[in-house]
Amino acid sequence: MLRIKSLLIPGVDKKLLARDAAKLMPDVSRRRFIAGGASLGALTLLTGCDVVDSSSAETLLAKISKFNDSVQAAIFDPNTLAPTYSEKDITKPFPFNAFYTLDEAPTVDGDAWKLEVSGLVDNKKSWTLEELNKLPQVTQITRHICVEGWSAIGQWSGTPLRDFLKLIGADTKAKYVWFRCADDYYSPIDMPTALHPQTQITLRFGNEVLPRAYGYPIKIRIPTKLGFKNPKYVVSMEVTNDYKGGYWEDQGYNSFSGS
Ligand SMILES: Nc1nc2c(c(=O)[nH]1)N[C@H]1C(S)=C(S)[C@@H](COP(=O)(O)O)O[C@H]1N2
Ligand SMILES: [Mo]
Repeated sequence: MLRIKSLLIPGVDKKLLARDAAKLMPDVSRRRFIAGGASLGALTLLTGCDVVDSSSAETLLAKISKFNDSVQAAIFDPNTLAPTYSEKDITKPFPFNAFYTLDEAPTVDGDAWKLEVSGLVDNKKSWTLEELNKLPQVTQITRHICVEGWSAIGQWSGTPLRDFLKLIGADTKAKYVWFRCADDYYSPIDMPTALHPQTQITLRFGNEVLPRAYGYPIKIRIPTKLGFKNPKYVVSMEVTNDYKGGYWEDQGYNSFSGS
């Protein structure tokens, strides 16, 4: 076990801090972190700790030393599958989170709602909830990790986004899929993540229709990304080469945000 105190750098040189953080990582994670450019942004996302002084640097290093190998490996490699769990591991009650409280969450009329599709796709038809429900569904039990310092395991079911993109004739060479939500939230995901086998248009949570708290009528579940890259109450999807920003991304969070 490395001693964190002895690693601290006076004045917090960002490169040295990233190097010291790498020393605290298990082998697999360290290799991936270094291959990924060893950025302080990745560490900030991993720990939710924004480094401005030596005491926050110390907190960041302390947090990194507590992460286990599987969590770190998943965070630093978008190509691996996120770990899956069994039903007994599901967190109950599952936390609600948004940039407001639950009573302010959008109440979407599922009968009137349509998913709008635009951008670089052959078929720009809008999709009703009924139509989405008829597509083949897959269930995953995965961990949701929020930068605010909590994580929880949940069960989500829906249609893999990559199958949907194929169905609508999306240009999968485009750079992003960009989502807008009923509550003015918005979020871009990179195409490799959109095509990741576990990335899902989610319609159900546990054995129920996706509840209002968790994004009714649909959310995009991305277990390889941090919580904020999992938009809820989605109303539109655009396939695009333009980076259009996101609610948290525009406030300085790294758009990659692996989890
Ligand atoms: N539309 C919308 N989607 C959102 C958010 C939001 O405020 N609005 N918050 C994000 C954040 S930061 C988290 S952690 C998760 C929380 O999802 P949950 O309520 O299912 O736990 O939703 C993400 N997606
Ligand atoms: Mo979050």
